[in-house]
Amino acid sequence: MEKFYITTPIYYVNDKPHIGHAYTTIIADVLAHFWRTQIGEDNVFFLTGTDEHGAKIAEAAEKNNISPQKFTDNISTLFKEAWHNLEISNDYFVRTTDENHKKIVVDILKTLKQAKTPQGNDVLYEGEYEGLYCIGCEKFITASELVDDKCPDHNKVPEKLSEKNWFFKLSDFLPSIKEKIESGELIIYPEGRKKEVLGLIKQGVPDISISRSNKSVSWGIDIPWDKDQKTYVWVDALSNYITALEYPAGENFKKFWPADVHLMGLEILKFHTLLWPAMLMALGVELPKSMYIHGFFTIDGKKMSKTLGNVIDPNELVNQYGAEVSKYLILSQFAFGAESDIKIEDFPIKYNADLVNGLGNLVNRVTNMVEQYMDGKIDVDFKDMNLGHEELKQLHFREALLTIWQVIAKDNSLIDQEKPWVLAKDKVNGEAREGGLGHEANKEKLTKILQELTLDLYNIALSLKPFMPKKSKEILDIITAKQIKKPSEPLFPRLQIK
Ligand code: ME8
Repeated sequence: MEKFYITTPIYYVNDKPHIGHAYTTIIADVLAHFWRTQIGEDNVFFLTGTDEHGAKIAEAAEKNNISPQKFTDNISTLFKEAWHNLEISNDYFVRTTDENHKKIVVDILKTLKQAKTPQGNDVLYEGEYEGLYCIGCEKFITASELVDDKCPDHNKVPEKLSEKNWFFKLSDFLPSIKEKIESGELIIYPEGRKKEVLGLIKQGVPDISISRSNKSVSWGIDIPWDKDQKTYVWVDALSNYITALEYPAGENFKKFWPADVHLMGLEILKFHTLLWPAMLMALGVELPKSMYIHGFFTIDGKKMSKTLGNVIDPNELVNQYGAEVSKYLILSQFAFGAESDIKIEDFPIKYNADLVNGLGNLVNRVTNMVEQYMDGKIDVDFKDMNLGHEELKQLHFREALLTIWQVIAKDNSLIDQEKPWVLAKDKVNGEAREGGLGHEANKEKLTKILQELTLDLYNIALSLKPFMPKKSKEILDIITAKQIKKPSEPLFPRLQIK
């Protein structure tokens, strides 16, 4: 791979960021860091941003008594700040209210208006839409999806709409999309999600309305040939992945498209795997290479919600643990893809176990022994063992971390078993002791053990770089110094758990 382009969804600005948004963004950050170490800084592009148009945002602004633009400016800034605090390394932050984005979306719409489907039909056509619309989802929903007449995700009765809209002839693109998914040209991971999408295609997916009447949505991009209509937010939002690269002529577009990985939660799978590829095909643009879909997590068994008061603010975690530890704690909780539960009271326990007793303790013990017994000087052939690389390439974050932590555990028990401090002893009770450092065989054994431990630490630090770039550098600086010294402060101070 000579370039790597990774994206997160662009997040709605109806509310401030929470730990769910942080999860996807942290995954993207780790992968971007990883590929930077493999193919160079300049060859990686990591995009995130905010999705700022549509009825949902306009409603939220109205509730707060400010203009939609002011409102989105405020919340978008909160996202930027949260990512800054978490030390997220995105190369660009796209906003759908950016002039540049809006201009390119208009061009995209104009191209779609002229385009034909593989069957030779117009991609866009005018039609009458009658149906139920859930503003929370920003989508039309069918009666069969309702529970007690309400949208189950938003617990609200959807609006009844009947209006003239522009439609996208999605049905004509489904056979090609199916073929690309089946052939692996478009990878959908995990396998279960791929089956889900193929199942949807088999059932048949209706054409999708890509505009909304000004009467129902006033906050959005005008349909360039029909001023009575605004662009459907999903068409506006999905386009971000190419507008941010300055499609069609921008240098970044030429260099980085197609996306290597679109990351997202499972609830927006359909838009990404059906509408987005169809839009790209209609534009004559190559499809992204892969989409990685993760599950939603709950907090203490419950869906995150304001009313329940269980929404975790990533900034609070950063205040408590710092950016790198917060990212570690979030990522190490569960396997990618799974739907899982976060128990916030497990965080300090995991911190003490993995970082204080595991990694921090190992760094302390090894550097202390090299300093004490070898005068800080040890001859190590620093070979790169690529710990956890294969796992990371497959987006198996937790497994990559487990691989690293297995080495940490192995080394801590090696020290317990071999007791280098015994090998290093010259005298016991004032008596010269066979087996002390003076004894050549033991000296050799001690050196070997400390060399192995130092080399392992080097590799542990290298593999931690995508996860904790600063801590990784700190450890590497200690290990590769001419004279190794035990750090004066513990790398991870112990937390008192009540
Ligand atoms: O859907 N667990 O934005 P959004 C895990 N604007 N991940 C979660 C989560 C949870 N509980 N809650 C949110 C939108 N996420 C659209 C996207 S893209 C062209 C437009 C993450 O603010 C997850 O990645 O609702 C999910 O897909 C995304 O936030 C949805 O963010």
